[in-house]
Amino acid sequence: MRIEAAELRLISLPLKFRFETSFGVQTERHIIVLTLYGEGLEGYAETVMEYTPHYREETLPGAWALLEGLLLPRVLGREFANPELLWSEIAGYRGNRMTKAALEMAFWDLWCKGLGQPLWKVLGGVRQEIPVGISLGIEPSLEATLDKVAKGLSDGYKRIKLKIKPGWDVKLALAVREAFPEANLTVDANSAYSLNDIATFRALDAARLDYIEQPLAYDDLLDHAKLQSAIATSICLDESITSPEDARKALEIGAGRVINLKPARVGGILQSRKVHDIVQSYGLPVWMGGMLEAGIGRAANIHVATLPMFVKPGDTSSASRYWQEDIIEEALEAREGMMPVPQGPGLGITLKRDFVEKITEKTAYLTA
Ligand code: OSB
Ligand code: MG
Repeated sequence: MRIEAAELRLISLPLKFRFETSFGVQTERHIIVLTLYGEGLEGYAETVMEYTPHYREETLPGAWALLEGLLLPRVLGREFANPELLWSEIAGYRGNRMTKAALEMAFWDLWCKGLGQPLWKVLGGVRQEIPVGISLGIEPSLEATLDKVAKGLSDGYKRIKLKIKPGWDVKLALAVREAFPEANLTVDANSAYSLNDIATFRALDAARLDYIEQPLAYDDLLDHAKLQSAIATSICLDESITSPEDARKALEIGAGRVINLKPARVGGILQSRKVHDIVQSYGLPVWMGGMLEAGIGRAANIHVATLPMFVKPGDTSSASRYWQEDIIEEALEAREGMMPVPQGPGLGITLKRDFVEKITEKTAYLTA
């Protein structure tokens, strides 16, 4: 597939809810929509990073500059027989995995459209719908949290994840557990704690959580291994896993027993399959994470989550939870906690061009 031209578009999209985590509050998303053109087809991607480096290091202005000034000029006018060869072209640049993942996602969409096949099939996916839960932000009160948990469960979601931070953790988790004795519950700390907080995590064991997501530093593995050996509940790594190598090292030292796999964080779809295969070799499960994606990224995540070891419910909940209006025509909606997999070629989505144009703040068009 030859990449003939590319379009970058910065859009902003208001969230339907205020999403508070230990690292801050989000009320809207800013997304770069990338379109690659080749052989009469279009391939789409969207980015996950924001203006500030509060989750991992990458930023939206950094991604724009790298795509426009380095990555796209490197691939424009060139032919790549498959995504592996595209990846080899950009793999030598250090880090910036979320930015590389955007280019790679658009190429997968374009390439699979060339093959006339849906992404999930080309990847070797094994299911037609994926189990999903929801990620609840830090709410203003315990009562408000209990209401949202009840709503999520009655909507059929298969797991409820609660964001925690120091001072908003054990009491919250025990109260939700008491109100919903059978629910599949987890917590996500987004790196807000240190090894000085072992007592807090020991107390959380009583909440019978499926796992505790990313309790310690965003770039740590060793302290997570120490914490894992001191508590009964499984640790799930999110921020700390940025590559297949990270996954291997984490599992080798026992830094956790579950991985939240976000394709963008590890460099894209190919790297996700590698992380998946490593976790599988340890006999452990993964689940599909989320970064409050709009339709393009949400669809891509759904395709990747058809791989065999995505057995735990992921964060890819219904698009209508997040957006008044999405940027794609298809409605990505879960029923009874199961999200159907798009079946058209590539990502299987149609961009709402008019709507995307209306919310565009900046564009760039590049040719070979
Ligand atoms: O830590 O999983 C996280 C959203 C943005 C950044 C980090 C995280 C999240 C979520 C929301 O938990 C997942 C989603 O609903 O897309
Ligand atoms: Mg997380």
